[in-house]
Amino acid sequence: MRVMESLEGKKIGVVGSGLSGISLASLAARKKACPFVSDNGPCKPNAVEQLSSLGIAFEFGGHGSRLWESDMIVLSSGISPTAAPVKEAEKRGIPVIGELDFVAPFLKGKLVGVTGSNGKSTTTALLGHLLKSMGKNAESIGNIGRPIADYADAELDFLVMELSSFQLHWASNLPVEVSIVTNLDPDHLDWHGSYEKYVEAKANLLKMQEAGKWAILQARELGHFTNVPSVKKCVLEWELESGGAECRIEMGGVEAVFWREGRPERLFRYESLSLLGRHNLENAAMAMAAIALLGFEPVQAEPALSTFLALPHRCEAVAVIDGVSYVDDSKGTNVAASVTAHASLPGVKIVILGGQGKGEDYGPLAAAVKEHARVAIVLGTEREKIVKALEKEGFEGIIQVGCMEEAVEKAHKEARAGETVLLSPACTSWDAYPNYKERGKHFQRIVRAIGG
Ligand code: UMA
Repeated sequence: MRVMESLEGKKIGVVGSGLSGISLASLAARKKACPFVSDNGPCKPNAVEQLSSLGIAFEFGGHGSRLWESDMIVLSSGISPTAAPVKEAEKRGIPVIGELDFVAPFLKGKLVGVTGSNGKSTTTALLGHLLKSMGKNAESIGNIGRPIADYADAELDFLVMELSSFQLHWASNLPVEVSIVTNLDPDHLDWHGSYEKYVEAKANLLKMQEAGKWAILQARELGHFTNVPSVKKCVLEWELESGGAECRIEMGGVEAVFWREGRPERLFRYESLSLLGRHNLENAAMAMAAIALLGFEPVQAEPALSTFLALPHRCEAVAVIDGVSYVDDSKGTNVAASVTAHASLPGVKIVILGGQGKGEDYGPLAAAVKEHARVAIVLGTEREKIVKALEKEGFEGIIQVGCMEEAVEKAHKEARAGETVLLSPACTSWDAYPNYKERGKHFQRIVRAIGG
C-alpha cells in the first residue's frame, strides 16, 4: 500500500519500539504527523529515553486503545501478518503499512536492494564500500542494522539496502535500480509458513522493479523468478548452466568474468578480495556485477576489494588460546549459514550450536557436523531437536549445556591445539539474547576471559 499524500497532522501508530520502530516514528514526527509507538514487550529504558527526547508518545506492555485511534498503522521490520495488532487493525479497518512502503516516497538517489538467505549483509556493506571507493556518495543500510527511515530525504547518490524477507513480505512500492538475491535456502519458515511463501517474499523485490531493470541471481535459482519476465536477469554460475539469462557471471578458477551481449569483461581476480571462502567470492562477484550494471567499469572498483574487512560476528576470528582458534559466527542463524561456516573454515572443529529455531530441518547441519567437527556442544530451546538430528546422523561427540558460559568452558576443555572452536548456532539468539550481536559479544567476552 502507498503512504498517504501528506502525513501532516495524521495519527500514525507504530508497532514496535526497536531500531526500526523508533526510526519510523521519528520520520513520521519530521513529516509533522503525530506518531504513537506501541510495544507489547517490556519497557525498554533506552527506547523511552530516545522517544521522550523526540517528544513521541509511547506505551509498553501491550497494544492499548490509543493505537486503535490511528489513521494508519506502520509496522516495524519483523512484525508478522498473524501478529495480534495486525489482526486487530484489520478488524477495525485501520490501514496497515510495512516499513518499506512507508519510507520509499522519501528516499533519494539510486536504490539497490540486496536480499537472500545468507551473505546479504556482506554484499550490502561491500557494494557500499566499492561505490564509496569510486567517490560516490553511498550508504549501506537496512536490515544490516541501520534503519532505512534514518535515510529518508538524505541527499545520496546510492542507497544500498539489505532487505529481509519480513520487510519484503509487506512491500509493494520500492522500485530498485538493481536487485540482488545472493542465494535461497530455507530460513524463517516459522514466520512465512512455508519455503514457497518465503521465496515469494524475496521475489517481491523483483516484482517491484520497473521493466528492463536488472536482477542478479544464482543461475540454479533462476526458476524461482521466471514469473517476473519484465526484469532482466544476470546469473552467477560456477558451471555453465544458464539458459535464457541476458547476462552472466562466470566463476572461473582464478577470476570472475562478466558476460554481457556475448562479450566478456573481467569482474575481479579472486586474489584481490580480502575475505575468505567460496561464499564470499560469490558475494563479491554479485557486488561487482552490480557495479557493472550501474554503469561503472569493474576495474575502477576492484582495488577496493582488498580493503574491505569482514563484518563482525560473521566467521570473525576472536582469539587463539593454547593453539586453539576461537571463531564467532553468531550471525549463522540458519542451517545453510552454519553449514557454509563449517565447510569454509579449515581444520577440525568443536562447534557450539543451538538457540531458538525457525522450523528448519537439522539433517543437513548434522551431516556437516559429522564431516567437519569432533564435538558438538548444544544449547538453547532447539537443543533436543538438534541432538536428535545429530544422533540420527550417527554423530557421537554431543555435549548438552545450559548456557553460553558452560558451552565455552566445555569447548575450551575439549579442544586440542590446531582445532577451531566455532560458534555457528544455526538458530536465532532470541531465546537468550535480544539479537545475534549480543550473543556474539557474550561469546567473545567469555573467550577473552579464558585467554586472560
Ligand atoms: N512487537 C510488538 N508487537 C508485536 C510483535 C513485536 O510490539 O506484535 C515489538 C517487540 O516487543 C519488539 C519490537 O516489536 O520490541 C521489534 O523489535 P525487534 O528487535 O524485533 O526489531 P528492530 O529492533 O526494529 O530491528 C529490525 C530488524 N529485526 C527484525 O527484522 C527481527 C533488524 O534485523 C534490523 O537490523 C533493524 O530492524 C534495523 O533495520 C535483525 C534481524 O535479525 C538483524 N533480522 C532478521 C535476519 O537478519 O534474519 C530478518
